Amino acid sequence: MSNHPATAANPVIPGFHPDPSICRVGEDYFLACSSFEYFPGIPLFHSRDLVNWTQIGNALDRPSQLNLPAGTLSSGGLYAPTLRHHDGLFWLIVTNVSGGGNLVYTATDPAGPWSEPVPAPGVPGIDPDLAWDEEGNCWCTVAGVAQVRFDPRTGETIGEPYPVWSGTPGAAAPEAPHLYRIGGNWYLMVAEGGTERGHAVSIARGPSPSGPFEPCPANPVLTHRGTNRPVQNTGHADLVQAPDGSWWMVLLAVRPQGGTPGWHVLGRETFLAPVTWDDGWPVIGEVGPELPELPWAPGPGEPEPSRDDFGSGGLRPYWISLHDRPAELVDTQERDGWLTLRARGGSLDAPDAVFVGRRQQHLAFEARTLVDPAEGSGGLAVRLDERHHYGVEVSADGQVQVIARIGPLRVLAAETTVPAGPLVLSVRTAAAPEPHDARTGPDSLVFGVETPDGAATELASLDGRYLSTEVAGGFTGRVVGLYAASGTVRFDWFDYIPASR
Ligand code: 6LW
Repeated sequence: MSNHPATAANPVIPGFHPDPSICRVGEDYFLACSSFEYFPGIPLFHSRDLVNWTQIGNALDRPSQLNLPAGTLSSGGLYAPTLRHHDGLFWLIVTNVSGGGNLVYTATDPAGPWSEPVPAPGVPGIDPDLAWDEEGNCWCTVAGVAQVRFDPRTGETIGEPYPVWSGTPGAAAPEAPHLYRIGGNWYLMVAEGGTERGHAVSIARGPSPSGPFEPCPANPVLTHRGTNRPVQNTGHADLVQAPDGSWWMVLLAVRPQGGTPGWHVLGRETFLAPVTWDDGWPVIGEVGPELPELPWAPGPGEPEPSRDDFGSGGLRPYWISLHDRPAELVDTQERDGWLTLRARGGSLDAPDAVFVGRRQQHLAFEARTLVDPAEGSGGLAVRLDERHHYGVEVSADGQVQVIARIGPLRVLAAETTVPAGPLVLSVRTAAAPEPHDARTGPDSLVFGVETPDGAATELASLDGRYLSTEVAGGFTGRVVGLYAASGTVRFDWFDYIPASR
């Protein structure tokens, strides 16, 4: 299933796919992103042209691989991974801030299966990176920035961690380190400035994996801070060399919309930038909504199917749930061609609500679903976290409600009664009114219902700023999906129809 939008552009992997880590094997590129409180964890993508990416699975797709305790809140769980290929194996190291710390997984095929986790208790902090020297020694570098010799097969560290070059003196949050052997130098690249508007990428080089490192005179080599560029928060990058010798960077960035401060609703997305070299230092090309000039012709990309009909093949890899996905709560077998959800506790206010969704990957979209609420209540929602979500919910007696959760407030935004029985629920974005001013939000979310007689009713239009990171905080982005609030609710199909990039 391609995540490739209809037209080749940046972000190359839209929607909340932050902290990208990339490696290449022959003609094939593979990329992993953070996934936080969602299960399965760590989405994995494949490309042959750096533009068209197809999700080939999720590395942590078994409960034994991913411990997200019931109390795990949004933006907990899995932080930044590093994906590398070495000695015939794919290596993934990632931090589970809610259960287990730094963990190493391996696979012969990045599409899976991936191994059980190997704990790395001696690796401190977050954002672990793996790099090997010519002798096969492995060096693990983490946010801060610190480094420790490491055996990724056993998870054992060799010696104590020690500080290494940590970016621009005084810059906030030196993190996302990646270590590379390029030519006769070792390069250490970091993110700094924090993952918001001050985000930046800096780099240093030295004679050995542990330095000493000389900072690039042009640092930061990439930042959009203080600019009016449409793409902001550029940082958390990784480098890869193409088979033709050219160099490329994948990085996270956001697309703020509306008035001040600019609201981003899709989370931090994966962008592509060209890299050239000058006097042994990388020079990062433009990071914008257009694709960089490529020395090859990207493929056409796969058309993205808009309908999920929940056939017996199970859910496509882009479907994500909160913390886990027990078969007794999320079932595509019980009624052929339907997704059956059984509620666990209360509404979407619960951090582990029974919710199955997909990342909103387009600034404008529509989603629709046919729901049978005969044995419970549930519906269609847009979720940022357990305290920021909007949903249209139907119950067995035909009552339909639009419910908005905004921080401490839970508001009944609309309600109506329809004949009991299966019906279609819908949500779509509506552009903010022009001309924009300082108060303009990013969009509105319009919720509706369609009864079996074909009558469609729009029930409520809700300001989208309250489902933005600037309001809610955190590291994720909007997820649109289906949930059970009580009893058992069944969904026949789900349409996600992009209406923009
Ligand atoms: C990640 C850190 C960061 O570990 O945010 O933007 C954290 N950078 O590198 C979660 O994405």
